[in-house]
Amino acid sequence: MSALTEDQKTFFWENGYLMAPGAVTAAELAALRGDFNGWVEESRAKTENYGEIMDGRPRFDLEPGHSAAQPALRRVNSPVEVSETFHDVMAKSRMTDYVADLIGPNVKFHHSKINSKLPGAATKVKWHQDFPFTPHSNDDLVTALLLLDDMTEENGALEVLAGSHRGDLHTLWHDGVFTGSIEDAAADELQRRAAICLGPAGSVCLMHTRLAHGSKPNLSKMPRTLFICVYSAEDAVPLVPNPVPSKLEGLVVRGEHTGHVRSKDFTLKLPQKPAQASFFSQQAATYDG
Ligand SMILES: O=C(O)CCC(=O)C(=O)O
Repeated sequence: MSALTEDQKTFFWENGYLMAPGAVTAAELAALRGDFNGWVEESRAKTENYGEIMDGRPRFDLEPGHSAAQPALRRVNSPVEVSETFHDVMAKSRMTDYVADLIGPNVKFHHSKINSKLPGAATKVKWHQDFPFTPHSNDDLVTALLLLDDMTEENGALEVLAGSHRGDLHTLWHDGVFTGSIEDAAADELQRRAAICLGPAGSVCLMHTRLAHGSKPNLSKMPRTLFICVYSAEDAVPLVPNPVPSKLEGLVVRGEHTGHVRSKDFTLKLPQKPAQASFFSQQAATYDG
């Protein structure tokens, strides 16, 4: 039986995104928040990025200005490798069912991360599409952004341009540099027409990989934490190394392994993997504010 209704699926394919409530149980949500809060407490004692993922880059990424008094842990790379709770929600929650309803029956895991905007955090996410970061042989990829906090107008909610997944792929290269962001004039136009994704903790924003999106800084006293999992159809084969590699890449979370590859016609310039902990440093190269 389908976890999403026909109307929800139609909305997703027409608009390129869907806010779906009830993606995890109350117990799962509490456990996820507990683990994340533990990492925030641990970060108070740190003065630079720390931990290590498979390729040697830091797991825990601190925003400039981070301090013991005002921790600004903005990214945890691949939390599914260091928390059973995060692993299980990625692999066997209602969120996983939702994704399978969109790009199943055979679905595999690509990567995961936490993007956090703690109160007062300056981090914004410049407008981009995910596919140019993680091109595959076809674009049946879904980015699932699970809300660990309520997402509100004030705390740096995700903003999207509905229908943009059916449009062009925007380049994330400018003057020979992979900036990880769409150039300013086009981004201003996207922002002007954006829809804001609001919802209570435990909801998920399911986003097509080609959907243009971004988010503003957190101007509130409330945190805004997202657990982000990227999934693909099992027959979508990655064309570049994973920007957040993990031993779980390729794990079939729904259906079965077929070994088939399905391809779609498109052209894009291959991305550069971030040299530092996350794409925030790539985007920061073009920060205008
Ligand atoms: O954290 C956000 O607001 C958006 C996340 C995002 O776009 C990404 O990580 O690709």
